[in-house]
Amino acid sequence: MKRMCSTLVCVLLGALFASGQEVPNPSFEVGQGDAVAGWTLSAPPGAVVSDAHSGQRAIAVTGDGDSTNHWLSEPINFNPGGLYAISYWAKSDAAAGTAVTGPLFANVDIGAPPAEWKYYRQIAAAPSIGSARQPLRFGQWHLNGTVMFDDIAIQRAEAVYHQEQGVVLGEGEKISVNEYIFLAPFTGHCRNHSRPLYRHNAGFNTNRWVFGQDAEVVYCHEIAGREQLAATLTANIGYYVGGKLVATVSKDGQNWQPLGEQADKGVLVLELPKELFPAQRIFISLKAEASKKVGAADSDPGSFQIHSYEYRASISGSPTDITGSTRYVHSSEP
Ligand SMILES: [Ca+2]
Repeated sequence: MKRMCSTLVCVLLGALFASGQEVPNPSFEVGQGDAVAGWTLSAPPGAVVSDAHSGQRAIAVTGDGDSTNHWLSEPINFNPGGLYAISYWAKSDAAAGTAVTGPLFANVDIGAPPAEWKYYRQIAAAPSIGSARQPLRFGQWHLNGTVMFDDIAIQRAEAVYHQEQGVVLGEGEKISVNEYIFLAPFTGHCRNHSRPLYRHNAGFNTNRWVFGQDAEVVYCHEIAGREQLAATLTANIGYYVGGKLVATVSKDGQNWQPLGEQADKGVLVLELPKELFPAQRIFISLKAEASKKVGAADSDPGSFQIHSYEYRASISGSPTDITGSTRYVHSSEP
């Protein structure tokens, strides 16, 4: 039986990893001179360099400390809502500014990579509303030097959450006595992903949601075996140029009622209506009513950005103290 289970796990993992998305020309070996099959340079200066991590070729871009440019891949068919580990090698001779990396829907500014090749890997949840067909972008923003990239890979990932006392909690979640707290783990290894993330099409940049026209993020708050008795959400708009954040709430993900809105920079605190409780599940939608399009274009900062999202609920059951965590399973490291 044990052998059968092991075989089954291997088959499942094999299917999972075999479904990884193909990066076009991932080591940049195909192409002549500074031309790279499957990739285009947004603006000079950029080049193919022979100082590669593997093979004979790597891509490079150079900044003067005040500019931005990048290599953009052909669009990749990410699975809507799919969870991915994106890995690559990078090096640079820069001391300031940042390399920009990853798919357009989840950019990560990694700062200036070191002088020797360094391996990076980051998690990204693909948009689950609308199209998830998007390119990869590797380049620089305000870098004062040259950054090089090689051996880019995309693998499907699975999230594994902390389990204790019959409760499953991911990164950013905890139960303290009779309070459940979720602080979306934007600044850690999870990036835009979290256990409560239900659906989204808003962009993500390093540590914040980027909202433009029709962008939405929906969280579903559910704690196994516990009823929620009251709840408050807090969202911090850390960047604002236009549009309006509209928050709505639902118990079934179908019927929504208004919760509050904000059209300015600052912290929005909303106490949920008492008639919603007790509740097993609470859905929160954060949606942009905005005049400015966002997402598909290069470093479009959008209409506003959400720098933090927190949900607190008083819950039924025995007082306890559990801190959640998330790790990601994917195919092996290089
Ligand atoms: Ca190469």
